Amino acid sequence: MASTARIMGVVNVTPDSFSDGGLFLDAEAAIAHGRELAAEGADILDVGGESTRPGADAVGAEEELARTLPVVEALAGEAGPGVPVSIDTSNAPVAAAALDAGAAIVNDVTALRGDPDLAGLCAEHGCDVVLMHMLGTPRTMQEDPRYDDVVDDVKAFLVERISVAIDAGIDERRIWVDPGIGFGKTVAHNLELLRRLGELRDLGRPIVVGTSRKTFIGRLTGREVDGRLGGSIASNVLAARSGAQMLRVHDVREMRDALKVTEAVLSPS
Ligand code: HH2
Repeated sequence: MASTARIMGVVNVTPDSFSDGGLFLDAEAAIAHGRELAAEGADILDVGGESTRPGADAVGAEEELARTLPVVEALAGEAGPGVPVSIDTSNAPVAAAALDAGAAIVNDVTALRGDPDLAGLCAEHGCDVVLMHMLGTPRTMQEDPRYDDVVDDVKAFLVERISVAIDAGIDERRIWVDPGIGFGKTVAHNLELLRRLGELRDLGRPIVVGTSRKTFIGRLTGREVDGRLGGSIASNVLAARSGAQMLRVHDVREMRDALKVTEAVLSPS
């Protein structure tokens, strides 16, 4: 592990993440959660207003904007905790409002395929962009996903999306790539992507990985979402060791500790 991977803390502003209360309470809870994750050592806070879990319906840009904007304003503004904020969206109007409110990164699970205006907007703002692989849409992606070779196919997709992004005027140095763990993949596909993650380094761009609490960990361990911390840590430590530079996680404090210990063992000073 050359250097410690950065940690992206997940701040979901979705009704299923914060169970009760109206939108204002959701935003307040999300802001408090973001501050806590920053205090625990998150390098980036990833604010999202639409669930992308398998089978989820799209919520619509207006609702997504109403959910995320107050949270981005608070976390990326002057009184925020002082770490960069990314907006987890595929919608240009949501990204535009977040960037205007101080977000520095657009994290797009559709890799600029969801909204034809998003690439140009990112180019104009000169922000960082995460391009993630997904087969199908959140609604359909887990219906019998198939690949010739999952790593080669994901890699080819990312090569194509990097070139689309560059053609739209996005500076190549601003681009991050993500294999999209759990997005149109079986357990075997996810494991193979993690096992061969190092092959994505050929793309020449920093790698983001999101395994935190995902279904494949539940399948392997028999645990529900709130019992998947051990599996999340194992998969993230291995991903960092294979060259992932950004780990998207819910449990920032535990992940930070795991990386510290891993790095101390691997790189004695
Ligand atoms: N995973 C999720 C959402 N956004 N972005 C990137 N770059 N990589 C990922 O793996 C990724 C992502 C899904 O996780 P979560 O936010 O926990 O769930 P939900 O979408 O249901 O809110």
